[in-house]
Amino acid sequence: MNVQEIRQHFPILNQEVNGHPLVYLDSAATSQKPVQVIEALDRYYKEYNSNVHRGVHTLGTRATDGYEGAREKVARFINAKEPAEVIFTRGTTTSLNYVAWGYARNFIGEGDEIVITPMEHHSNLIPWQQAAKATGATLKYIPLQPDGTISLEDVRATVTERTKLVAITHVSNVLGTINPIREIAGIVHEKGAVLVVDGAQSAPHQKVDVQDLDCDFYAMSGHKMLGPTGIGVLYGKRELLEKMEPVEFGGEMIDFVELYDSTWKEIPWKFEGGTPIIAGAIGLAAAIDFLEQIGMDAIHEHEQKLAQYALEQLRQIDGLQVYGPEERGGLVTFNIDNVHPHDVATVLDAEGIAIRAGHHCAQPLMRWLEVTATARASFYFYNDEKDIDALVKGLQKAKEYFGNVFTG
Ligand code: 7TS
Repeated sequence: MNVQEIRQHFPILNQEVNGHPLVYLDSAATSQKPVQVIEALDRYYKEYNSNVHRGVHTLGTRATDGYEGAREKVARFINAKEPAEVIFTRGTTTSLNYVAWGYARNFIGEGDEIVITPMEHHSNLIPWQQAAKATGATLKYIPLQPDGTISLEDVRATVTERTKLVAITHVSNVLGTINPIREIAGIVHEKGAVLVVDGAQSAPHQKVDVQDLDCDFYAMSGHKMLGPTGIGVLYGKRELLEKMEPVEFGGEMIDFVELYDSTWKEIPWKFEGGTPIIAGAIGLAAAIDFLEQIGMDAIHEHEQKLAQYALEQLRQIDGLQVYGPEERGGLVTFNIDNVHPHDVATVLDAEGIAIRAGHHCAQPLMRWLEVTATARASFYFYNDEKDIDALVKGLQKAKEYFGNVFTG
């Protein structure tokens, strides 16, 4: 399928915004949804809406098959050893908090170290700050290179015998940096620590094989990969999930309940208290079907080309600075001299172009970049060069407009 054919599956893209055809360049915040996903949700609610794991009635069985089938699909998609290693959560933030509450707070103590990087999204930063405070562990940072990458020497120098957990993003939502997870996993495991990977920006855009990466935990969000909001995944290696404590207690996750004590179900269900996110999981399964139809390698290649094209084009604009390394995922973060990124985004919006401006939930990284905010255009496989050309035209307009305001 070429981009024009792909776009036919995304009805939302076929509209005008402020009198211009919509150019959606904010997929790192959330992706758009193909009809296949919308119809899967519609079918679930119209034809077999029911609770799972309890009823023996036909609709309940269909819903359970849909929900557990989605787990199997996710397991295959990320190449987990078995579906039991896939826990459904509300999204990346919830997945990372589960590890911080259920694992870190029980297996990390005073004198231990938790290691992260300054490029983390707040969702992969604050849970570790809080876990360090609660356990008496020390929070340490692997420093960034000037281009916004990390070096393996720095990883080796920062991770010590005292380090119990390292948490790092696979792909930065601001810099686009793709971190060498497999190599980092080797160093982390040599020291006997566990590696937690924030996959929010990698699972939607490239083939992820958790066994090949050899990460211990991997977190992802359905809504960034064509799925509905409110569904995400925490992958964990079986032996760690078995050790890890549940975070939410109540129905569905128990085995036996006595007056003063209870026992839990097997993994993954001991982590899924209450009625689970049935429709979300079914929608995510439809999203994965669509992604696989396109092919994750083709998606990655297309987006890398778009990122390179965007870099070339944006660099031709005087007074525009791009942040991050050359080799990157499908996004570009930038600022125009003397123009606030919110103003850039507002001018672009008037042209029908949607980008994100702000701190991107990465305030420590903004400080490292010595800015308070940036603009960011992020791509998916339904974008093409024409979208970037529209962006460049819009940016020139923003520059002219604010240039005139300042000089006039
Ligand atoms: N980690 C990274 C690297 C992210 O980019 C995001 C969301 C999250 C975690 C949190 O995901 P959630 O689904 O739990 O919210 N990033 C963005 C963004 O860049 N713009 O809006 C949301």
